[in-house]
Amino acid sequence: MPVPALAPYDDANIFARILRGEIPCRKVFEDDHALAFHDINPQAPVHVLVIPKGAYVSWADFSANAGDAEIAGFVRAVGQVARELGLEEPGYRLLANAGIHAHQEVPHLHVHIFGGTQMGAMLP
Ligand code: D5M
Repeated sequence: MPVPALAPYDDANIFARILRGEIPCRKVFEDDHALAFHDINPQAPVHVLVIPKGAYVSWADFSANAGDAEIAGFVRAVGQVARELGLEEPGYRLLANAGIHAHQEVPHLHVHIFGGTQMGAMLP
């Protein structure tokens, strides 16, 4: 039984448009399950977004409603992108905002990868 998303998926969101090729992105990785591209407004020397190819609003929506192959493929893609960007050492940060409290701007699941600098302690 599908679990309802936080909000219905809006097919017009900017990442859906990137996936359809309607607007460009600075792509760093693509496979069957995921697309990764540079954030348009970088908050760190390396700031890349990884998105699943399926229509999911949030991590809760994705984890409840995606198939096992999609979930495994997406999680592996996040790790592969971080490795290919050369971030394993000295490290990087992953972030996924969900909903209003987290200031999620784009309602298509995305994981931010931040790296290339010493970051501060992570506090809400
Ligand atoms: O973050 C959404 C992120 O998406 C934010 O860091 C800007 C980025 N963004 C918005 N539009 C684009 C395009 N067209 N290309 C690349 N990056 C983009 P959130 O976690 O939802 O607050």
